[in-house]
Amino acid sequence: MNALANNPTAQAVDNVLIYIFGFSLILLLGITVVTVWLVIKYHRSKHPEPTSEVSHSILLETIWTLLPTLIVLTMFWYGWTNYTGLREVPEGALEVKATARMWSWTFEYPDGQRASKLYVPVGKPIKVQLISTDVLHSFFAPAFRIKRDTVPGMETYIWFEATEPGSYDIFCAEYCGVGHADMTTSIEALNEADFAAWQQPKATGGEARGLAVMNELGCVGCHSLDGSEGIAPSLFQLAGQKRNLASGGEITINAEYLKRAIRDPNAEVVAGYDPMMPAYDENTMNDADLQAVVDYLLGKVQKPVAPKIDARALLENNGCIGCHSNDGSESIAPTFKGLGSRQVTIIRDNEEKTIKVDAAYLRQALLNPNKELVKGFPAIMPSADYLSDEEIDALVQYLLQQ
Ligand code: HEC
Ligand code: HEC
Ligand SMILES: [Cu+2]
Repeated sequence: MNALANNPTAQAVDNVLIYIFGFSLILLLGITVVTVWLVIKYHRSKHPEPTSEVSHSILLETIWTLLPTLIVLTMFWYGWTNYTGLREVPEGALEVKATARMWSWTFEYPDGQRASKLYVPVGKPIKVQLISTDVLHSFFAPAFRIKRDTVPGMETYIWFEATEPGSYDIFCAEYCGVGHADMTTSIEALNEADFAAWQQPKATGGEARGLAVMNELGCVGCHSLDGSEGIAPSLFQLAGQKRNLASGGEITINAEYLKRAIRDPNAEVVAGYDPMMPAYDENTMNDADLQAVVDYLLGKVQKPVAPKIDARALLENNGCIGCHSNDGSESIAPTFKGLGSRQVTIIRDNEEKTIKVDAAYLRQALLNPNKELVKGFPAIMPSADYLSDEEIDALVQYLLQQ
């Protein structure tokens, strides 16, 4: 455990704590010492008779009223200014949406990426928007001294900034049911390069080079890529199309024609358009880029295939594993192990029925969990309807093989 962290939120809290605790300690010791000293000094054995008759002292009373008031006010002021610092998110913060549910956390990034741990870059403020889908939870990251409830139907937030790479605990700090103690995860603070690398593989695939060149050189200022014609022909699905030329005659679009159309646009002008396209010579567009553009226009570049959905990761990142196990152990929800070849007894409209697990049943179990309840289990499973169709399919296929 790091006693004193040097990240901004921890520092703000620690400073106030030390200030208040320090003053309290000084007062405690001071008052105790003086009390003991007076008890000894004025003990009755030494002074059998009352010594003097002081009724009051304006000076003393003023001091002991004003001094503590001032001390307490500085405590308030110091605490208040640091507290507002905890609520004012610095500019340029990365916003991450944290969803709490029984009994797990999911973090969603602006680019749509989801993770079960909170990956953050070092040296950048992070605003965490807190959402709960079911009951009260509380986001607690002790290393940053931040703790905030997540409330169903309400959005709360906290912010922090990691100053050193490392792994920092996150707990749920609001008792939320049987799995509460397991509702832990971590903040993984990565340096900039590692964070960029973490973001990479799951990003939506690198843009094709050809498209990038066309964006850089401004072709899309005149040409549309979606079939709509404007001042220039659309460059949508060109492969095999025929063109009427202004000079008369017809030509079938192929690689040679496209290369000429780019290097020397006036050689063949498409009928119905002004010959206003600038020529792109090798200095503006080298041969490799020309080839990339032509490949792109002819549809030879494979569209980046959607990354294969990793069902196991889905289970972990969406909190399924908080309730269900993979290994046959059963707690508050049926285990996934052996699910695909299982007979289950379900309760539907108050009637018991035993059925064989199949894809249709699993789909229903995911999207409409309370319609058919597995006998002996409570109706606590949240619907997974926030997942895409593809994700649901992937989960169903995966679960069938368990
Ligand atoms: C200033 C507007 C303009 C810009 C910029 C421009 N074009 Fe063109 N382009 C045209 C016009 C107008 C035509 C049709 C007349 C012609 O054939 O020259 C055309 C024709 C073409 C054709 C033949 C299309 C067909 O349907 O047969 C291709 C291919 C093409 N452009 C590619 C490009 C590429 C690649 C770039 C960027 C490197 C680019 N153009 C930039 C205006 C533009
Ligand atoms: C809050 C705890 C909880 C969470 C989170 C949860 N489940 Fe469940 N799940 C249950 C319970 C309890 C049952 C049994 C009662 C019922 O049928 O609803 C169940 C039933 C199921 C069933 C039917 C199992 C069987 O034996 O027939 C499937 C499949 C399932 N869950 C998949 C998932 C998936 C996938 C996720 C994540 C997207 C998930 N669950 C998240 C608690 C949970
Ligand atoms: Cu919780």
